[in-house]
Amino acid sequence: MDFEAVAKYSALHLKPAGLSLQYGTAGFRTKAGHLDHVMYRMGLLAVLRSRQTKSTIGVMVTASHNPEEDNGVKLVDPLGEMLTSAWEEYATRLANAEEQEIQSILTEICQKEAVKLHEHASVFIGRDTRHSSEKLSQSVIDGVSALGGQYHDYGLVTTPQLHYMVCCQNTQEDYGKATVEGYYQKLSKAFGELTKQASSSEDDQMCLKIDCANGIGALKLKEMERYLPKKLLIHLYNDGTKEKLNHLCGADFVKVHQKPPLGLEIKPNERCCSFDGDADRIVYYYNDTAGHFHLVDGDKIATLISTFIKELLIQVGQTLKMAVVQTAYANGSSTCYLEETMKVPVHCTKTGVKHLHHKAQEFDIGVYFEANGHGTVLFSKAAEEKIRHMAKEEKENQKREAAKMLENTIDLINQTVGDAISDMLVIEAILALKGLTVQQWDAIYTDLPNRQLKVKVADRRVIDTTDAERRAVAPPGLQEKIDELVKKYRLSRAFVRPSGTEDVVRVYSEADTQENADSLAHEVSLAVY
Ligand code: 16G
Ligand code: ZN
Repeated sequence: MDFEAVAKYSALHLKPAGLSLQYGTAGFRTKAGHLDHVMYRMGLLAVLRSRQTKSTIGVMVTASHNPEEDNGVKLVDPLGEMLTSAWEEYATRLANAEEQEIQSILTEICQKEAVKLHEHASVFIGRDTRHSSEKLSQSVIDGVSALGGQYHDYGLVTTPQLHYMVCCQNTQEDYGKATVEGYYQKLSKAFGELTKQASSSEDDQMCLKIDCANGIGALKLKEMERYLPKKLLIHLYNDGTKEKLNHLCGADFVKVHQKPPLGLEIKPNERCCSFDGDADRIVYYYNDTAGHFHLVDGDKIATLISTFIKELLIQVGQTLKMAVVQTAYANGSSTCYLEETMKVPVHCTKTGVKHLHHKAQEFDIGVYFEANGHGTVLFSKAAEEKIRHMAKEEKENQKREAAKMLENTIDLINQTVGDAISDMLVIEAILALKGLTVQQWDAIYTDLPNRQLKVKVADRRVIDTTDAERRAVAPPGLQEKIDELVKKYRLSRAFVRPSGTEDVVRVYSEADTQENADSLAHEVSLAVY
C-alpha cells in the first residue's frame, strides 16, 4: 500500500478533534462540516472492499431526508445492496481513527479480509443536490486515488440510480447498462410495455403531481420525461429551483406530519406523491371532496403491488412462493388484510432497509416496504427464469400475457434498493392496469389510527428490544408497563425503540380511535423516562 500517498492526502482531510461517528442504518450522517475526513476515508475503504470482492463498489454522498445543512455517505456492495455488517464496523473504526492510526487500521482490514493489494479497484461515486455534496465527493475521490483505485464520478444521481449502476457493472450489464441513460431506457421500456397491456383506451391519461422535496428527484425526472410514454402526465413541484431541500416537503415530512407538503396545491381527489431528498422513498396521498387529507403509505404500496403480483401468479398457474416483509411500524390493518384476506404470508424484521432486504431474499418473490415508503420487490433467479421462459414459450394466450406482465414488472422494479422513480412507475402502471383510482386503492383497507412520538432520554441505549423491535427487554419492567397501558385500549398496540439515526427513543402506538392512539403514545412515552 502506498502509505505515503495515504498520509499526504490524509493531511488535507483532517478529523475534527474529539469527533466520533457511527456507520448506522443510513451510513454516516451528520452536519456537512464534520464529514470531510469521513468522505476521504470512505474512499479508502471502498478501494479495499473493491479489491476484496473483485467488484465495483459504490459511494453515495447524501443525507436523504435530513436538512440541507447535513450530509452523509453510504457504501454500496457489489450487487447494489447495502454494505455488509463486518465492513460497517471497519467503516466506523476508520472514520473515528486518529491520523496516525489510519495506516494500521487499513493494514489490519487487509489482513483480516485477505485483500490483495495489487488487485484492480473500481469505485462508482454519486451525490445528491446538497451544496456540500460536490466538495465532499471530491474528498471521496481523493481517498480512492490515494490507494490507486479507479473511479467513475456519476455526479448528480439518485441513490437508487447509483445502486442500479453498481449492480449493472458487476453483472456484466446483465441487469442493464451502467449509465443513467441505460436506467431511463430500461425502466421506460418496461413501463411502456406494461401499460400497453392496460385495457383502457389509448388516450386515457395518467396524471400525477409529484413533490420532489426540492431534491435530486426533480432533476432526474426532468431528464427521464422524454423517454416516458406521453400518456403519463407528471407535474413536478418543489423541484429545487426556489425552495430549500426537504424543507416542509418530501416523503418523510408528509409521512411524519400526515399532511401535504408546502408548495403543492391539491384539488379534491387528485393523485399526488412525494419523493424524499435522494429519491429512494415515495408516499402517495390525496384530499377527498371534504378536504380531508389521506396518506397512502408504504404499507398500502406493498399491498397494491403484492396483490397485483399474486393475481398474476394465479393466472400463470405458478406456485412461486411470495411473501411480504414489513417492520413493526406497519399498520396493523395492512398486516391483517394481507394475511387474512389476501392469504399472503407476512414477516416482520427490524427497522432498516438491509434487514427487510435480507428477509425478502428468502422467497421466490419478496415484497418489502417500510411504512415510510422505502421498498421494492425481489425476484429469485429461479423465479425470474421461470417467468421469462413462460412469457416467451407459453402456448396459452392468457397465461403468456400474464407472464409478460410479470416480466415487465421485473424489469420495471429496481431490485437493488427502494427507488421512488421505479416504485412510482410500478404503482402508476398497476393503477392503470386495474383501472383503480387513488381513492379505490386507499379503500382496500382502513388504517388503524396511530401516533409516532420521539422522547429525549439521557441514554437511549438503555432500551433494548427483541421480536423485531416489538418488545422491550431492557430496562426491566418497561415492557410490563407498556403491556398494562396497551390493555386499556381497543385494537391497540405500542412499542418503543432507540432510533438508529437520531439521539431519541421512538414511540409508536395504534388504537381504535385517534384520541386513543394519541393518549396511548403519550402514556408510553411517560413510561420511557
Ligand atoms: C434509515 C433507514 C430507514 C429507516 C430509518 C429509521 C436505510 C437505507 N435507511 O433512514 O430504512 O426507516 O433509518 O430511522 O436503511 P430511525 O432508526 O431513526 O427510526
Ligand atoms: Zn432517502
